[in-house]
Amino acid sequence: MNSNLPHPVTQAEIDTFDQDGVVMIEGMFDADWIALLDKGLSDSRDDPTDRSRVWDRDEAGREVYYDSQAWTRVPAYRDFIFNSPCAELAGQLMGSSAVNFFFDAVFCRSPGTQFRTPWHQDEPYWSVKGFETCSVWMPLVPVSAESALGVVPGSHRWAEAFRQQDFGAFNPDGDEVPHADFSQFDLEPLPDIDGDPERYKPVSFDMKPGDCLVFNGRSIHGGSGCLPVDQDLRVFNTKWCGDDVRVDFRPWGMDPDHRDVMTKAGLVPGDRLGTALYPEIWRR
Ligand SMILES: O=C(O)CCC(=O)C(=O)O
Repeated sequence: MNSNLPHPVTQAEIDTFDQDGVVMIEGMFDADWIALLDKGLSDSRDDPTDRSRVWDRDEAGREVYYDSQAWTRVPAYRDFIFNSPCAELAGQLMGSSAVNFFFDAVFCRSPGTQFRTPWHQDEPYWSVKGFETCSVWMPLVPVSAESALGVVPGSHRWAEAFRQQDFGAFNPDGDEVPHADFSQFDLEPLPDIDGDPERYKPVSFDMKPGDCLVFNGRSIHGGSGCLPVDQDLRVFNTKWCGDDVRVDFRPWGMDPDHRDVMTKAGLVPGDRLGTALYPEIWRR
């Protein structure tokens, strides 16, 4: 099989991803990929999509900036998605026969930002449903385990559907943004991960540019933030879908909400991803 991975994915890493729903892989992306993504990020911030927004801004002006699905207008992101080892990495870890790109997201915290991403699962917010999904979370700067994203091992296989956070409510600028409002549905509240770390044992890692944290779309994750005063955190994240994933529109709303673009592209609930917007990038 042709491969552009700089080193093979090991069986131990595949097993960890399967059992824990999260694995940290070191040294998967070389300095050229990181420089390209950094350039893409500044291009993207100069020309944000209408999905961009600030999640939090404190009295000192420190903020968390978010944008998503910017790849169609940022050549550096497109190059990364089509040509980097990322799609194969996702496919090997998920055990998929083929992998479609779903979307990109960036999370940029200015130095010293304290805001911590609330614990949540991703898949309940998405416009697709399925088990074979993953995020490849890549810090473009060094980050310590205390400030990096944490994941609750094994939570991707929990049976319950949980009431999640409405991220649209984090919006100090009052922009018009998508809301996923779970509150009107009879769902269990998400467990208090910070309140009982002994029980949930979230994992996070010291990471450097080139490393990535790969986690299942159903894994409970959050906690990133609490940065030292002189340290920023720029994260590029891509989302990938494997064999069992199908288009699905959620009753509580979606964030990001792909209903309109999917419908325009001819996708309806029950379809496998495809079209130029969600291209198949890797096949076993
Ligand atoms: O980087 C972060 O703080 C948030 C990442 C995240 O929650 C996600 O990609 O779903």
